[in-house]
Order: sequence, then C-alpha cells, then structure tokens
Amino acid sequence: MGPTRGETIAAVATPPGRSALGLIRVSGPAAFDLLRGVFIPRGKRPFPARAAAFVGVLRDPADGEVVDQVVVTTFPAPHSFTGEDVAEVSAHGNPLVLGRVLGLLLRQGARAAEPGEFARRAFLHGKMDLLAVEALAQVLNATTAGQVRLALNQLEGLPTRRLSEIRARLLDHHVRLEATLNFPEEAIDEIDERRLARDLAAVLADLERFAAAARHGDLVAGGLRIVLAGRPNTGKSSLLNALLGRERAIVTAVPGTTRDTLEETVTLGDLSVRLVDTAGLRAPGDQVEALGIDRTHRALQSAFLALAVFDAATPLTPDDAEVRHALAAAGCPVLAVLNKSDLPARVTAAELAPWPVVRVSALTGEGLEALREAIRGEAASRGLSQLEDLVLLGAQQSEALDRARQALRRALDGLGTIYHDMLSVELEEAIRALGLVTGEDVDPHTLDRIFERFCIGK
Ligand SMILES: Nc1nc2c(ncn2[C@@H]2O[C@H](COP(=O)(O)OP(=O)(O)OP(=O)(O)O)[C@@H](O)[C@H]2O)c(=O)[nH]1
Ligand SMILES: [Mg+2]
Repeated sequence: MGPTRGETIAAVATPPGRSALGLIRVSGPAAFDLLRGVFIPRGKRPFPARAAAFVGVLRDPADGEVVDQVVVTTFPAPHSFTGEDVAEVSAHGNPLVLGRVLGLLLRQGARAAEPGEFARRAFLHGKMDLLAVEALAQVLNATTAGQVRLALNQLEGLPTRRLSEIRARLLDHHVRLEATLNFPEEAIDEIDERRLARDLAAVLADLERFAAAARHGDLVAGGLRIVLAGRPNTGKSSLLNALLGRERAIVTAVPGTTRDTLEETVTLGDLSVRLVDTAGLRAPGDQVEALGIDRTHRALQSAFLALAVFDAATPLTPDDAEVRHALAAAGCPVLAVLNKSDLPARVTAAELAPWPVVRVSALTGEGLEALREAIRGEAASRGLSQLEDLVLLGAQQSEALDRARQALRRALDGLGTIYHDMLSVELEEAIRALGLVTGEDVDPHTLDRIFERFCIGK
C-alpha cells in the first residue's frame, strides 16, 4: 500500500455557485475504472486513452438517467498533478448538477477528498516540495497581483533550489566530519577547522539572507500593517476613509471619537496594506478611552510603519508631544502626515524633524497620491519591491528554518572548543531542519497541519 492507501478520491474543485462550467477532480488508481462505469463517450475512441479529452454523458447505472453532458480529461500517472491517475470532469457549473456528478462518483467507489488532499498526494508522490505547496496556497489566496507574482515565482522552484544547494553544502561537511570520526585509521584528510569555519560562516550568511527573504515574503503575503496614530481630532479616521475610498470609520468634530482600533485592507500597487485606525493618544477621559489608547500602543508594536497624523491648522500641543514620545518608544519607522493642509498652516515640517513629512488633506484628497508614493517608497527601501527574490514559508517551515540557523550558529560558536562529534550533531540538526522546510524530511503530523489550510478540491 502506498502513502495514500490506494484510495481514489473525488471532489468538486470549483467554488460553490453558478458558472458556465464546474470541475470535479478524481485521483487514484481506480479513477479511470470508476468513470468507465458511468461515462459514455460520444466518439469511437476507447476510454480512457493517454492524456486526452473525451466528450460524452454521465449516466447513473441505478436508473439509467443522464446526470450531465461532460468533458472528461484524463491524466495517466505519473504525468498528473497528484502523480496518480487523474480524471477531470468538466460539468455544467450548477451546484445541483455538480452535487449529482460527485454523488455518482462516490457511489462508484470514490471517497470524498479531504481539504488539501490533492496537494498532499502531489507532495507525497514527489510532484511538489513543501515550498511549492506553500506557494500554491498563496496563489489561491492572493489578493494583489504582486502576491500572485511572488507565489508563481516560488512555484517555479527557485527558492527550493537555493535552499537545496545550501543543504547540499552542509551535507558535504557533515559527511566529511563523520568520515574522520568513524574511520580515523583510514588516510582521510584531517578537518581544517579554519576552512570549515569559513565555509560554515558562508552557509550561515546564505541562510540569514534566505530568512530575511522569508520575513519580507511574509510581509507581502500578509499585508503591511500601517498604523494611523496621533492625538484626538487630527483626522486619522478621515485619512483612513480617504485612503479606502469609502466612509468606513466614524468621523466627528468631537475629540475622542474613535475608541477602538479598526483594521481595513487596501491595495497599493503590488502591495496589500492593512490600515489600522486607532484611538487618539492623550490622557484618557474614561475607562473605555484608556482601553482604546492601550490598544493603540499595542498596534504600534507590530506595525510595519506608523503614520503620525498631525493637524496642520493648529499649533502643536502637549498631546502632540506625547504622540512623538509614544512613537519613539514603539520603535517602528514613522512617516509624519500633516493633515488639514486645506486650512492655513500653523505647523511647519521642520517642527516634525527628523521624520519625513507628507502634507495631505483628507477632506479634499490633496496629497494622498504623494502619501501612497511615500508608503511604496518605504516598502521598496526595506527590500519589498523585488518580489522575485522573496520567499513564502508556512509557520512550521519558518520554525524549522530558525532551528537550522540556531544549530549552525552553535556549531560555528563551538568550533575550536567543542568535540567534532558534537559539531557533527549540530550539522545534522541543521540539515534535518532544512529538510523540513523543503519537505525532504517531514513527519505526517506536520503534514496534517500544512495541508489542512487548503479547501476541498485543492
Ligand atoms: N478642514 C479639514 N478638516 C478635516 C480634515 N480631516 C479631518 N477633518 C475634520 O477633523 C475632525 C476630526 O476628524 P476625525 O477623522 O474624526 O479625527 P480623528 O483623528 O480620527 O479623531 P479621534 O477619533 O477623536 O482621535 C472632523 O471634524 C473632520 O471633518 C481635513 O483634511 N481638512
Ligand atoms: Mg478617529
């Protein structure tokens, strides 16, 4: 029995709802056999053949009724998505029809697929590594063209090749270490520790670059959190609405209108941005406001960027000074926004130094494009514009990458002081952890957690 227990699975692969066509996927050793029992091809060509498409009808053997006119496309193993025999049934895109087709195939002996089961089979049959699986999840979930581009690049396999090459270098060193440890009497060259240190440091540097690319990929995939902060009444909620293009947040002339953080997603070119409106920072008037302000501080801790919003029409107040203090303490990069630029100016950019300043009017829309450009510029300056160089990792994979870096660091730190067998253990740990990232070395439980995020039919 193979890793998939010989079962043939089936699922509707298109979303619920009406459309011209709907797709049912069948994968497993009996895929063609169970279709043979219900599918009547129109032409003379015998079904199934090599990879080919067949027009015909599906007929329910129980009552002889035609279930739908369909096109069945066959992909014989191993040249299919899952690596097994796969049949794709293109039926009419009505949930009623698709439900009947699926029911028919299940009665013929297929089992309903679990979420992510097709992708899991593709992985188990070596058609995809785990980095490609992660990329596939992102292609399906992407909301910006940039996210799609990043994911397709990873699907092509470049990050996998980068990591496999790093792992191969470590394996090489590990094998040589083991050889000198296990066969000391053979005339194997002694380990040159200086050279080993240099090589391992280079591997670690490459791994750090890979980890940075993964952190950036995570930011692009998840959306950049940009927090609007400022004292009450400077126009944070107005600015959120202006950037969103709709009246999402409540705006009033009463300071302290926003009591809780509020998050909305906008697309800025290739980037997905999660804008967070917050309660104005000041000495709180009541308990609700105090809780809201507490949330503002917390939002700032995980921000990619803070937009410090000031009212250009009012001289800076002690509350504004508090805002500057809070932002400096939060430690995230800051872009100062001088809002209400439609009114006579009472604050200069110099007063907000050293922060870069953008003048806008949330009321008239003036300066908003410059603000968007400044945000894009900030992202680019932090390495987020070269999407082709970024990497997408799932939570388990990031953890494994961290473990690999730690083991390698321990090995490097210990070189010269620890025994070679300890060194070998650390290298082995790093190699095993890197294997988890690509999927060369991964346990079934971790696989469950990776694939459960997919929907049925994927
Ligand atoms: N003239 C002018 N008025 C603005 C502008 N932006 C906001 N306002 C006004 O400023 C007042 C406060 O706006 P809000 O968006 O509620 O300000 P806020 O910073 O969210 O305030 P809190 O939620 O209390 O912290 C409202 O009366 C807005 O109409 C602007 O660009 N120009
Ligand atoms: Mg507000």
